[in-house]
Amino acid sequence: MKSRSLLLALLLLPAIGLAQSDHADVGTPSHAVRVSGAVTAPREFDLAAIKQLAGRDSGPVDVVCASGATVGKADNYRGVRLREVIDATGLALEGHKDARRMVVVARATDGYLVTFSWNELYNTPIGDEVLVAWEKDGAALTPREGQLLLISGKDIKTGPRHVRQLSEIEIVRMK
Ligand SMILES: Nc1nc2c(c(=O)[nH]1)N[C@H]1C(S)=C(S)[C@@H](COP(=O)(O)O)O[C@H]1N2
Ligand SMILES: [Mo]
Repeated sequence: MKSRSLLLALLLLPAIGLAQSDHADVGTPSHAVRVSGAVTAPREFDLAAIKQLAGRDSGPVDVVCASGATVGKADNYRGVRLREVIDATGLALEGHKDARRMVVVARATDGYLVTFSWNELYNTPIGDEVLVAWEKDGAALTPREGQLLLISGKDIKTGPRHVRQLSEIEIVRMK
């Protein structure tokens, strides 16, 4: 009996492996976002820490892929502005004009990556609607979305800068 179940387990191993690689392509669910680069000190915000910042609702946002396909309809995200997460960490600024050369890189656990500029986040209406979100329509995000996602609600196509499984914000000072 014992050896039969061992044999069964061995036979099932390839199927278990396949199921895992299916999941791998959505990345490991993010549980925290780390802010690094041109900051006074790198800081990691887990769900509880991010919820300490001023929460707001996005209002209805459609998620539209670059292809034009609508993949999310009128969803309301709850989160905090990305610039408030950056401010809570502290930008390392070398003088009055330094912020203007900063690029803000947002990464997910699967390697998906998008960029913003400091000016876009702090000096345009787009920045007002860039949220690090933990809730959609009053419910926690799904494992596929991760515990935290990024959404840029004022983009023409909102799909590209809808970053599931957000895990890293890197501030890059361009030379
Ligand atoms: N982490 C991560 N986020 C991602 C992607 C991805 O591959 N990885 N795909 C993007 C694309 S192409 C679109 S259109 C939107 C919405 O796609 P979804 O239906 O896969 O969530 O999510 C974006 N966010
Ligand atoms: Mo897309």
